[in-house]
Amino acid sequence: MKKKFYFAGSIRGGRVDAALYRRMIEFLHQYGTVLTEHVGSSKLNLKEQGRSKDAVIYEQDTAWLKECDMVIAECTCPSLGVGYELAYAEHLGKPCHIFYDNSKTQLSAMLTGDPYFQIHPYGSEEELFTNLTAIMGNES
Ligand code: 6K6
Repeated sequence: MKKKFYFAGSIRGGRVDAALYRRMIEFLHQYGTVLTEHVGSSKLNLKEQGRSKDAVIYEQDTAWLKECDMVIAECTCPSLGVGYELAYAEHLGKPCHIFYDNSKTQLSAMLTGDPYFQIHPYGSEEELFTNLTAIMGNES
C-alpha cells in the first residue's frame, strides 16, 4: 500500500542540505506520497516574514503530521522546527526515522536519548540510501 510520508528537514535552520532533502524526497516517491515536497525545494523564499503566514504554516504542517503514516527526518543541519515536529509526531504515535551524517554533527541527546525514535547515523549518502531502502522493505 502507498504510504504518506512527512519529510522533515531544516528550513530556517539553514539550507545547506536542501539538495540531499530533494534526493531523499525523490527516492520516497517510489513508495508513496510526500506531503512536504517544499522542504526539498531550491526556491524557498526565506525572507518571507510574518506571524500570520507562520500560523498558516503551523496549521498545515501539524495537519500533515496527523495525516502521515511515517516521519522521515534528515537532521544533519540542526533545526528547531524539525525538533518540534519530531516531538509532535512522537506524541501522535507516528513512526519516526531520523537520519544524520555522524561525520558532520552530533545529534541532540533529546533525540538520541529517546528510545521512541529510530535513529540512522550514516557516513556516506550511499549508506543513507541503503538504510532507507531497508526501512521501506520492512514496511511493505
Ligand atoms: C513556503 C514555501 C516553502 O516553505 C515556505 C515557508 N516555510 C515553511 N513552509 C512549510 N513548512 C515549514 C516552513 N518552515 C518550516 N517548516 C517546517 O518546519 C518543515 O516541515 C520543516 O521540516 C521544519 C523546518 O523548521 P525550521 O525551524 O528549520 O524552519
